[in-house]
Amino acid sequence: MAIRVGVIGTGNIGTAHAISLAREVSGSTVSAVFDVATERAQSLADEIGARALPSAQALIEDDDVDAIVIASPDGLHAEQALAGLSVGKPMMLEKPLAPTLEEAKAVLDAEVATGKRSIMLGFMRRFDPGYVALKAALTAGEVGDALIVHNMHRNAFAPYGVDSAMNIANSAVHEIDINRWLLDDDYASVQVVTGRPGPDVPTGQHDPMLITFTTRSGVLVPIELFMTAHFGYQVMCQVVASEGVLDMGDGTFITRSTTGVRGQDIPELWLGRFGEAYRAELQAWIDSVRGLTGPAGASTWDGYAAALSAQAAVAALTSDGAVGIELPDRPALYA
Ligand code: ISE
Repeated sequence: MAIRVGVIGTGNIGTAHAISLAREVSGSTVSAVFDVATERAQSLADEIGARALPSAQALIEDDDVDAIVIASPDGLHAEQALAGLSVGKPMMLEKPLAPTLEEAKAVLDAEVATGKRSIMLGFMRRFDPGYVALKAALTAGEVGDALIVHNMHRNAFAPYGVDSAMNIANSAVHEIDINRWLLDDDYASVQVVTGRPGPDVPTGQHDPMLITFTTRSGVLVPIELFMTAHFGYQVMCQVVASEGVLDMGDGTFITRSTTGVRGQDIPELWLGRFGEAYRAELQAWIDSVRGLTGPAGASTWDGYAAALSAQAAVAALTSDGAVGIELPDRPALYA
């Protein structure tokens, strides 16, 4: 029996997830969608043969919804995840877990209290072929021990505005998660350096910025976060290690040569760069919901660790030196 998924939020990513679950992913259908933009929700529902429901709560409680994708604005993630936990349905919750640490902790505590993992966090980079190859090479010891991981994260435009704290919590949170995962390590401290702002940056905000985490084992993780890069979307990662270098470049695009020119297309948005990662992430989620595998992808604990580290980076924006990061003990549920 296919898993009947309900999708909350039919913006960019919610729509992409709904279409992928309805058409690409095996073992799933989409039975319901909800968005406050009712016409948009209805037209997506018509396109994929789902019902548009009147509220997020109605969708969460609906008998024809076995599992839930939460792709609503960040500020609604925690309350909707708590509602999903209270009815015991599996969820794929878009990142970040929550914009504040208090809300993130509330979701973590509520899931721990149920005694079972119901939430997969939407850190899709863990399924991107480039990052997967980096992790495999690191784990196999191909270049020795990681010393520095250089990260570049450039957006053509800031989708939710240039607000430095929010951009750390919503965008740099991807690097925060992927480097924990790549290195199998947590962060001990973070420093932020800001410089000359780009032309669209409101007074008092910073873009680009350099955020440098140091892991517990001493690996340096510099992140360039640039939300108004104009030319397009670009994510790059290079690991400098004791015996060599691993370079992901900016993805898995082909280089095209034609008369007088050689080049690559640049995606405008993350959906172009991470399409395969999103598809693989949803397939892994559905496989785990069907019981074919154990829990997949990032957990609520990973979401909490990322939120706590992001909060330290936000504090580092206004502090002169490094800000320390201390995680509480990891609950046994996530061992
Ligand atoms: C956006 O919300 C995403 O999640 C994208 O993956 C990220 O690259 C972008 O910076 C965010 O704004």
